[in-house]
Amino acid sequence: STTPLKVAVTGAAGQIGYSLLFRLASGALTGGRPIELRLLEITPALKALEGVVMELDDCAFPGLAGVQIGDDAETVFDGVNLALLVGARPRGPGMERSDLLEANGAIFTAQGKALNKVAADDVRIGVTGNPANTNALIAMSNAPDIPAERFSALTRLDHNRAISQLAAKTGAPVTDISRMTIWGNHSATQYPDLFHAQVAGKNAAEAVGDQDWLENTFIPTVAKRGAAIIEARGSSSAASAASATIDAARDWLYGSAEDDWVSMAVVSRGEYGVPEGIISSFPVTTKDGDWSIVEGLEIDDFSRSKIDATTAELVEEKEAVTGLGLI
Ligand code: NAX
Repeated sequence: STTPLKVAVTGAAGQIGYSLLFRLASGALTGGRPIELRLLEITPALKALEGVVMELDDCAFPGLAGVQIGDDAETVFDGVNLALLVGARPRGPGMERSDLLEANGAIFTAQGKALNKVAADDVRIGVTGNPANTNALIAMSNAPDIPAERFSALTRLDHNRAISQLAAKTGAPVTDISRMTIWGNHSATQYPDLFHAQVAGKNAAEAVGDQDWLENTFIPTVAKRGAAIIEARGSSSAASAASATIDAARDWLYGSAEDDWVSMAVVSRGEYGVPEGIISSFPVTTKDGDWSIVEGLEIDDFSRSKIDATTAELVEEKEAVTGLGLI
């Protein structure tokens, strides 16, 4: 198609935005199809965002059909086909968990309502801003006219981290790793699953053959990678988060690879005993803008307890935001 895909990015003047916008504009998501960017920021960040737009101009990207910026969600989201909700309120000093949920609740209720009102009929919404699963739940609950299946939270960065760790351990190239799954919450309780993953077509847990590494090195390394990046870099993962945001959106819109699946946090209808109505990460295949959960995987006791622990955390977050009247 030569009609530009209209893509909204929130928090566009932030760290992730600084990497994401240039990759979007260069065609990493849409290939040859032109893209129009709609960038939302809070008022005090608009001047910095103008600077980023100057740099976008200076790249002279042939596929960038237009850029619009603003601080009003209804204006910025008007007619968008894809909304990447990256901007969120980070936890500040002395902030309680409920303060954090409340601050983000205010952002994601408003943005959910705005999308409900003005987005294109085919809109897809990907939430990167943390707490991503619960922010997606809040936006979804405030957009009653948009099908619930159009909302997803990002666990693709965790998925990609898990692929990279498994490749390093086995000496296989990342292209040999398939069927990786992140279950649950994008938090330290997430469960990266090697029992269904494959290395060159062979079961990954068997290929590794080291339950101690799987339990005590692999899982915590993937789950705590965000903290390790902060420790090393002095700020949180940004380029890798932008890259994963694009991977997730690209597969959602254009389809996942044959004989493979990806991890996406999507609304549960009770699959794998995950409580209905929470937004939890699952193995999914995607095609033509729709996802479907891979069903029928055998879940052993070890995986069961890990999935139960991470989904219990999501249920707790849901109860907290319900208590705050956000959903
Ligand atoms: P930054 O603090 O650099 O940027 C966030 C931007 O959002 C700021 O420019 C801020 O002005 C803007 N913003 C705040 N409220 C807004 C609103 N109501 N409307 C529009 N813009 C608003 O954070 P950055 O490093 O870019 O990270 C963004 C979010 O991604 C954070 O919540 C972060 O925790 C989360 N992450 C999620 C990851 C994931 O895998 N799901 C991984 C990376 C990252 O930690």
